[in-house]
Amino acid sequence: MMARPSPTLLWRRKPTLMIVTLLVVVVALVAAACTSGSDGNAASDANASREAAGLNPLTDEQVNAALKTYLPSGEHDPYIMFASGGHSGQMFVIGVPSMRILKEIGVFTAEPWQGWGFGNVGTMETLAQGDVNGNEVRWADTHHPALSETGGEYDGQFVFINDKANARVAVIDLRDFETKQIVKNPIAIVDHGGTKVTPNTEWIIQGGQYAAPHGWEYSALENYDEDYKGMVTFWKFDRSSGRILEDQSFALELPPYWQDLCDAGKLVSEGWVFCGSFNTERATGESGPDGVPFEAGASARDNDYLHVINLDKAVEVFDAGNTFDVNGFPVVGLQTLIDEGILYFVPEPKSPHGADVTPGGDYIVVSGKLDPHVSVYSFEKIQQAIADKNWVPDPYGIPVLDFDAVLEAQVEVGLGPLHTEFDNDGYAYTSIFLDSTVARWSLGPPYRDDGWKLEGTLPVHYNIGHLSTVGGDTVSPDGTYLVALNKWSIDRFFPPGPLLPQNLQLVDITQPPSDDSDTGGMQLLYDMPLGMGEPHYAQIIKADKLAPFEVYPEIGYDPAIMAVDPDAPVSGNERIERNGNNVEIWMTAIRSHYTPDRVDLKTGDNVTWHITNIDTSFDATHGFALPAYNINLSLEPGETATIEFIADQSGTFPFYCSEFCSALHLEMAGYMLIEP
Ligand code: RUQ
Ligand code: CUA
Repeated sequence: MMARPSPTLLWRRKPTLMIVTLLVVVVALVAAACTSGSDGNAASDANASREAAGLNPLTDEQVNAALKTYLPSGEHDPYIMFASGGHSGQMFVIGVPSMRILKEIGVFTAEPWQGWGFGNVGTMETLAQGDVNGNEVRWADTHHPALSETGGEYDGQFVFINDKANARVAVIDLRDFETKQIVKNPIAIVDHGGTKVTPNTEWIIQGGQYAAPHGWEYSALENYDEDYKGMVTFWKFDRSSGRILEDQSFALELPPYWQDLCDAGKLVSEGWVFCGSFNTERATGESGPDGVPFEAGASARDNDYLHVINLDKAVEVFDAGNTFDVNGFPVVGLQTLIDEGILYFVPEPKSPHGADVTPGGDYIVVSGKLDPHVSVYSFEKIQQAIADKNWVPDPYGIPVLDFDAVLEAQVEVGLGPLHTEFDNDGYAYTSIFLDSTVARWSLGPPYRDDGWKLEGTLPVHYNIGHLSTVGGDTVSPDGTYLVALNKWSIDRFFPPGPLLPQNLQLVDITQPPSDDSDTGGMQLLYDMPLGMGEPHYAQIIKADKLAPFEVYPEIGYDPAIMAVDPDAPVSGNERIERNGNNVEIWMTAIRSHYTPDRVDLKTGDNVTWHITNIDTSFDATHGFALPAYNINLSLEPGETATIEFIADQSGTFPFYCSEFCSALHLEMAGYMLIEP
């Protein structure tokens, strides 16, 4: 695929093997890309151009890093990262290792390019599923994407994401990368601990956060201990319809501790769920009854509680109807959880974010942000402690298992450990917020005989939150790349005003730890600024596990139902029908024409307008922009969409194709005439 280096260049080889290899690759790249006949080496060629632009010359190590992320035009990324969109309320699709943004998927927020929420009835209805008590909530704080799994591996079919600000969960179908459903949690108004899926995606887990009375009813903070509740919700997912089945979903009533990220057990621990928590102090804030600011009050105790949940048993209890209703949603009560042996606690270092299950399902890794260690709990020991009733009750009567009896190991990794993912070689990677590093440490048996030790740390810039390795929370991680999702970027990029982009840093983790590497073999490759919201967490899947449509499979396909709309306009049946003041239009779009291209209406008409893109070529998308009525559609090949509006403004309105589709794209237009 690359040209061989020319013999005249080979004499320049340097003594070390690495440099020779590097040079050969660099020379090959330049030989392939450049016909200038220059006999300089690639690095010096590159450095000459860089110097002209005022950039610093590159070191060999930097050239090496650049080559590892470089994709020649046309070569695809082997991995795809799904990153939360933070405040944008969306999801970002990013190629790895190139770190090129491929798409921002419209999820909770309208997105005009995709015609997401600008008149297309299907998209408007999906967005409206996220209304809160009839209020149109059209922003979201998306945090944790979760790819659907089969047998504990990403299967590339769906991706889910939570909205922390309003406790909502969205379902995105990866056949067309479009959002299909939004569910609002009926018992909680905010969440955080979601989403994660069980190993076969039977359940989507949505953990809570700031405790409140269920149904977010009013109750004064003075009643915190009695009225305020925590929760975790299990949404039943139906793969065949691609939808959450709200009427087969349920929640658990938890104490008013602030639940956080959960992880599903897998393999040996399948059927169990683990959630971190904080504020087990039940602090109510500086202005609350205890008068202590939250950040101090919620950190007063040395421990919080890892919630250990027997999901299989919870499902049995739910199926038996042993629940009560909140806003019509079934909740398994706290006393039932205790009586049935569904809920146990394990003391965990205070204020952790999440609990991360190792690839074999045998350990749960927790890091308290205020403790320099990661704590590793053994699932087997947890089961033994439950069998031995080796516990004391918490204030609500929930069994707290003995810490020493369930702990497998602690590894000192640095200040402010946060989140851990894994590779295929028995190493774990923990983001270290206060130190701004990634720690690489080894798991013990059965992963590595000489494990439970720190292998090295890599500085990242700056204030890392989550990290993500390829397949890093599955049964078979890949061990190639890691992405550090850094909260601050300070001096890394040109500052576009005082609000700075996030910094997503790509790290090569293919090299083993070695004695002469402080970083444990990790190499920083690339800084990617992202100034579109704050991605909290991301998951990275092998691209070959995704099988998106190139075009919709049949003409007249409605993405909202992922099937042909029997009423879709098709070639030959385009028409306008008027019934009193109800007007219905069947229109087709093809390069470079709308049929019909003139629509006559009268003020006050009720308009229903269907448009099908009858083009079937890859990438032959048409738009449909209708001024004054806030309408823009994106009609991908084969797609049909419907808009509805009342023609309440008379006038002459040209409509046009808003996607540059052809040489005669500007001519792809028509007139909507609304007579007063
Ligand atoms: S988070 S690091 Cu919600 Cu898990 Cu921001
Ligand atoms: Cu169709 Cu531009």
